[in-house]
Amino acid sequence: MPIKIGLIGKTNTGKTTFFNAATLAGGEISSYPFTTKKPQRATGNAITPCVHTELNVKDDPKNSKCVDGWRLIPVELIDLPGLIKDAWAGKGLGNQFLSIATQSDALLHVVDVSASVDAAGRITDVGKGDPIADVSDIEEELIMWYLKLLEGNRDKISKLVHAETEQLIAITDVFRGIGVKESHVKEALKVTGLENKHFDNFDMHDSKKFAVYLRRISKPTLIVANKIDLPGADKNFDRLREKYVDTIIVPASADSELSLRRAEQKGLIKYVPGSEQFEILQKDKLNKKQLEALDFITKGILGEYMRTGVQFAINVTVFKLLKMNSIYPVANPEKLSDRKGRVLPDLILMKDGSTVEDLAKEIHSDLTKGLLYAKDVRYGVRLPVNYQLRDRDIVSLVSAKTKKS
Ligand SMILES: Nc1nc2c(ncn2[C@@H]2O[C@H](COP(=O)(O)OP(=O)(O)OP(=O)(O)O)[C@@H](O)[C@H]2O)c(=O)[nH]1
Ligand SMILES: [Mg+2]
Repeated sequence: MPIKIGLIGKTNTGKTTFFNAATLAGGEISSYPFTTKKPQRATGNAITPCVHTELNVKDDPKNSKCVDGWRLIPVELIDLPGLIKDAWAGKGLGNQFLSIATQSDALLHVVDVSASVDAAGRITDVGKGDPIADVSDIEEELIMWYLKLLEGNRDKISKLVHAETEQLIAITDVFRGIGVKESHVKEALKVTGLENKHFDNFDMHDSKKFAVYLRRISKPTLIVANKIDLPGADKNFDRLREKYVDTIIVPASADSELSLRRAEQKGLIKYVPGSEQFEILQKDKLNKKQLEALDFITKGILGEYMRTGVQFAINVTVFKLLKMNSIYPVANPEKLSDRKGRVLPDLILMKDGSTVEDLAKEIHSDLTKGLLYAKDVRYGVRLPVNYQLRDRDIVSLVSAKTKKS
């Protein structure tokens, strides 16, 4: 299953623009508040340098793509309607999509860092809005959603605990639907010092504290400081960074990325998403306005920030926030191929700390039976089943069965 990344934020911040730029989907973009009415999903990519260049082989990918030495790994993006205050209580489209948002593995919180969206969500003059308040408003909605799940299920949890169900399991149960794991609940109980307190004795203060931490632990979030192309946005970006010191914040111009991706799609330019440059291929087909826009992107965005931030935000989410490593399993270590001779066919994302055994499980549950070790293709050594895989490892799993054949 691909990694799921949900796009949340206030209305008009550029979520759909980001979504379209990353996936080339055709979601409706407009300057009216609440344009997106229903969650929509499409496939984008996380991008990482492919190992084939280092090994000097020609690859033939199956579960991913390889473009100019970059591996494109599919990830699912979910574009969501804009959140408003009290969405958790059912306001706006509230409930329905908060639940979809929280089913993601990670969230991208898109903020209009140019401050051109007012409190009601309308586009206004640049600088009139307050991106710092926007971030905390949306954050509060998510926390309230977690709190509601806990408090709204008080009787259920209490009954389970009285029926001798471990408290940790009983609480995890009500959050399972939004991808919260037992380990998340365990950690949240620990950091809030509620480990040994009976659930019946949780007061409102305890519950809120627990909700704050569970939200933080279970749903890693990156802030996308969008519309960095507009005047004054850089100052707000600095303010945002000062305020949210423990959050990764990526400056972005989703609008610029969308222009580049569309131009690339039409063959007008050559551009690899996330890269620091593009090349104009058909200058004669571009009008003056388009050329000026591309010139602005070169100087104002790529020159200042090195990238538009869209692809970068996805990469950082997958590789830093979610701590995924790229693992290349191969059946034939000499040819670096699968049984059919496809060279470096798959790239599997495995969370940091995953072992050889976890990889076997991920590929096929049958593979763990009789698993002996993995062969490290680069160094030719045997890696024990409990070896923790490293980023860019190329491994060949050896089981009792494969050994015989
Ligand atoms: N200058 C600038 N404008 C942008 C950028 N990204 C989006 N916009 C504009 O912001 C407005 C809102 O964009 P959308 O992508 O529809 O925003 P949204 O967050 O999906 O809005 P809702 O669906 O209503 O929640 C549109 O006019 C976009 O063209 C950007 O990077 N820079
Ligand atoms: Mg939208």
